[in-house]
Amino acid sequence: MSVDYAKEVDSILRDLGISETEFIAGTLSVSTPLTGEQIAKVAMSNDSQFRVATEAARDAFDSWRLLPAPRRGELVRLLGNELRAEKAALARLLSIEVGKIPSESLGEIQEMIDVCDFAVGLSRQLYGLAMPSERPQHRIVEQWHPIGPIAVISAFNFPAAVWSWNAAVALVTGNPVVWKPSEKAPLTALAVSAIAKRACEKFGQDAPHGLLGLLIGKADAGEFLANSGSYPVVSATGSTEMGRSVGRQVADRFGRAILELGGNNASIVTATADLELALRAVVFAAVGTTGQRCTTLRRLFVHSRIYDSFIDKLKTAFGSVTVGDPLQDGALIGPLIDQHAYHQAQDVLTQLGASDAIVHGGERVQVNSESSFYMRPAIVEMAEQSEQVLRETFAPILYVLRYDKIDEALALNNAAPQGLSSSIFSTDVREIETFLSACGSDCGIANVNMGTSGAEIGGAFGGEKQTGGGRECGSDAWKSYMRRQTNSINYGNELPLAQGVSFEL
Ligand code: UN1
Repeated sequence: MSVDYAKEVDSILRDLGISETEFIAGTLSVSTPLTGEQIAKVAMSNDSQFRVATEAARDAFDSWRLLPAPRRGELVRLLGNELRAEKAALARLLSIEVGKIPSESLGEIQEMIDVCDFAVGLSRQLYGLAMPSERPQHRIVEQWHPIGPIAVISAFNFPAAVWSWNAAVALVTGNPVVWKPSEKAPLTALAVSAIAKRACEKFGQDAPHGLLGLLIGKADAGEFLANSGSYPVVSATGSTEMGRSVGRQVADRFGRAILELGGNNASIVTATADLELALRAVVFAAVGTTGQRCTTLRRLFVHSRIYDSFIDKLKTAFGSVTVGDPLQDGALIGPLIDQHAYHQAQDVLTQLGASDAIVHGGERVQVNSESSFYMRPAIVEMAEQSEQVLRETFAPILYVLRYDKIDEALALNNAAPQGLSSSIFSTDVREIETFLSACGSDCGIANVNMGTSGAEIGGAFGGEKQTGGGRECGSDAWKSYMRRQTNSINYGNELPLAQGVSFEL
């Protein structure tokens, strides 16, 4: 049975009130990875629209920053409500546009709702510190002020949630947002923007025009945002190459870049691990979202004592997990985003097949049409971490290596140039605490008895080294969206100088 995804997309977008000029006759062709067929032609923004959106965001900043933060939180509360109301439609669109299984698409929208709830609370908690002054009748406090329009560059794999991590926090901290979504996922961005517009309308006149902008474009739109001095903060999610270029451009004008780049995440399965639990966690982390999360598990270090039995079970699980069109047959592994992603994965597997690595799986699976790209997840047994292992390949390929001593496993974990997520499976408190200690995992995320992916929004999300060092979402990540001001206040009649300096006129 063939499903008309183009028709379905058309009706979802119309129901959200999006004008057909935005998605019918534009120049950006969008196809669904489920079948490879074209589902929309989206209108691209031109240079003058980049400038208009930027000026509108700057104007919006003038009034938005003056609105009390808890009142700004009210807009984010309305946004969360609109997302709740459209959760099913948005998730369906997201599945069609990027190929996610329904449960993961619903999870992504839930992640947006969660971060809205978080940000509403945050709007009453933008705390600054009060510091004791060394001078009599003086006090020192710190205030956090809105910083200006925030540029958000997002990737195809989390086409909705990553915007919300930034937007919900940016809005309550007093900043407009201009968004450049991936050119592979502009429809989800149109839908999210339409939903956000509804929230703004319900909020009323206090939500200025230009508060939430959208630029549909390719690298030119990203470069415009990176280079424009109107954006004090640029939050970019994507490949390390993209981040290197955006980071340089933003640094050149002394802007602040929040970079969320490549991950090449590892898990360690120790000899004391609960192996049933580890197996389930490893499979979800490695093959969930078809291996296309930045937190996907790509490297697995298994203790020699349990290696053979664990890898046998893993091979069975990888071999039996269902690959197919998740909207038609309930498969757990959907398509890769496009042909390019498929060829990249196959090139790596071909090269490894010619070496002494042992490759299990990875074959193409024919689903729907010649122009959709599905593959069986692959396990690659490696004797050492070769160049390919240390490079992130955005596909369901899991490299496995054996180890004997925990220090060896930690060194393998930390040998990757990226430093996003990591985890250990163990019931030995010493091993666990060593993994979490200063000489343990060097990643921004280090989990225990769970996989590397699927973080909750409450923690700060991001990683070190080539992952870019940015932090988004929970904890105190909001501070990156504000400017800090230190105020020293003298309420006495004297003018004592700090550090005992005397300067008598
Ligand atoms: C990403 O892949 O860019 O932790 C983000 C996770 C999700 C976010 C992934 N909450 O896997």
